[in-house]
Amino acid sequence: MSVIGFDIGNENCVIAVVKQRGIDVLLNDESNRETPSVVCFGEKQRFLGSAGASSAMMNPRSTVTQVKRLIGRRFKDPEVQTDLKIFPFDTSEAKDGGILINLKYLGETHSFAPVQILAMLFSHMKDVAEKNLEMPVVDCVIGIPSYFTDLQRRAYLDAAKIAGLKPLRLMHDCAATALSYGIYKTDFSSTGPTYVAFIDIGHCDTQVSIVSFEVGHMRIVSHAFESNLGGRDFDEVLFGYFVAQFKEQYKIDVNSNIRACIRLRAACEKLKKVLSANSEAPLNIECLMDEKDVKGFIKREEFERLSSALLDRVCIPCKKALADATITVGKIHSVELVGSGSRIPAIAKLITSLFGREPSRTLNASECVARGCALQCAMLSPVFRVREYDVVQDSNPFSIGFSSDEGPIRTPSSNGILFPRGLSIPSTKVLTFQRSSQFHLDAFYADPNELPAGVSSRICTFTIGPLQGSNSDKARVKVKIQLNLHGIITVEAAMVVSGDGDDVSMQSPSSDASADGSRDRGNRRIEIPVSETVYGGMTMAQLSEAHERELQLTQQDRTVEQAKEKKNALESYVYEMRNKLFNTLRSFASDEEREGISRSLQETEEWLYGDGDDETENAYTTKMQDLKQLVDPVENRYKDEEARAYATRELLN
Ligand code: ATP
Ligand code: K
Ligand code: MG
Repeated sequence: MSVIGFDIGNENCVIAVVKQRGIDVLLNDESNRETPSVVCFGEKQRFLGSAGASSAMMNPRSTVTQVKRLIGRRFKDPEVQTDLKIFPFDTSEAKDGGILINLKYLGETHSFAPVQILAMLFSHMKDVAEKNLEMPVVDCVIGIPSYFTDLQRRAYLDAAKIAGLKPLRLMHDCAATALSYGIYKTDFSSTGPTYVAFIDIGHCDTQVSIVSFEVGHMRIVSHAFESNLGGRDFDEVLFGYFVAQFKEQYKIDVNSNIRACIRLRAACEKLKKVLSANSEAPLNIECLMDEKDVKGFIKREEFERLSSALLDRVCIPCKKALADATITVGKIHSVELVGSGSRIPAIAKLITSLFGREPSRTLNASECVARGCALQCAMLSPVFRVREYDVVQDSNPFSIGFSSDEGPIRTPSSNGILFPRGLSIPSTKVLTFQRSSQFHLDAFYADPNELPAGVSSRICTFTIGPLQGSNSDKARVKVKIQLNLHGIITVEAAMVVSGDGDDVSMQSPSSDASADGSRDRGNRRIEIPVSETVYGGMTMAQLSEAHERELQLTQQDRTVEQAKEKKNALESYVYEMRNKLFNTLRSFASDEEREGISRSLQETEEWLYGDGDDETENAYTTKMQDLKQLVDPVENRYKDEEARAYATRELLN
């Protein structure tokens, strides 16, 4: 059984695996450690990962990137609308208010939910891992941004399940990063916590966390985020700059041409990377549009000036994380920069002035999330023993409250909030009610100020009951609610408790994290049914349908791939035999045979470049068999002769 960590980013995916001797990052088919997060629909098959990235320009409107941005979100969300404007693929509103991605595939328009596209990426990464490890990959831990809502988390789990994975935990990127930092550090002080700030700038977002490390224990003290600030925003700055410049200089409107937009965006991203190592950089694109070649140039200073508003925004989550942690910068032992978006030199400068010290790059910026996830997977797996850490204490990003049919649920200690922000994950609370019939519990985000813009505060509704086994008018019902390891709200169990055992106030239900039944000794407990309604997301039926669909798509890709392989094999055979026929095999074939074979080889070649250019696997196999029937007798004579010669040589020696 393998233990795997996945980081499925907006731009890149990374897989890490824990082996007996350490953590490895797995290579994809192109021998790269990072795989582009791209799903491209070609005419007959999908291209995933690196293959997707290289096919993107051929199928600009059928190539999906940054699907993580769309997962578990509503079509009408203004932020989603902003993103959709720069994506070249077509989208529409799904029946449930979610997003549908509409693509041309096999000559028809197909619609997919973002969760299905994400599942395709998972499935591809699972494939890469399985090829590498030569064993099935199922158990895994997956990194997610800490600001993901309940719905986004459920969508991530659904995508993983559709791909045939079993996530043991959805882990916040910052917790994974902190774990991969802490595991190798042995010099933490034994007298008190060591505080480290982690700043992760990815393609689309920025996440900051303050983590306290003690020997064998780490705790996320605070985390803050800016969900709309990452490397791509810097690309957009360059993009806007050159669009304006080219309009003037070449009289072209890049924004009016999808292909030109994609090419200029890609060129701007490259330019940005060049500017990280050089003080100026050129931009050249041949035939960008209207048959015009364009040339541009920018200095790093100019780029930094144009990006100053973005740079200012990087400070906001940093200050927020510090404030929430209630510690001063002086207490911070080290500031760690991760995420490849942080490679812009101006960012390091900014962090230096903000924290009063230069940031370090102790961790591998692009791999630390996947590595931390793999470690966590090892800790959760019964097969591995990771002794260094017994506790990885993560923290709840958004305060969660509950209400019932009778109104908001208030507990004495928490002003209507059952799972406060900053509470450790996982956590359990037990609520006690006095009810005579089935009732509902609504979970909601209690503080809109904590949420990213556009997120609905509703989480889900639980239906508790019917209440069996209660004879009295009003029964005592205990409901055990969990903020689980994934950061998702679930009801673990609900039961009717009868008897004269210890009682809890009926009017204001108590919240009690440690109730484990021992207080109910002498009471009779009967478990009652619980069902949940999630606002958005997939039903079980939809999930299994999506799984079926994914299997079909995979089968279709495989069929096409296999046909291609057989075609290549046939092509090589034709060339090889033509060569041999006039060399090694020459004296073993009669003139007649040679002519016949030669003719067949010629015909097959012509067929390959004509009608046989795009045929089924079976068609290529049949052709191959036909050729072999002619060639094999000749080849066998040659082999027999070789064997005889060898035996003779052996004898003489
Ligand atoms: P997210 O965390 O948003 O899901 P991700 O994890 O895929 O995305 P990363 O791989 O951490 O993102 O970072 C990708 C970003 O880093 C891209 O915007 C890319 O252009 C940028 N980047 C990569 N190398 C450099 C560099 N040398 N200089 C500047 N930016 C870079
Ligand atoms: K990544
Ligand atoms: Mg990332």
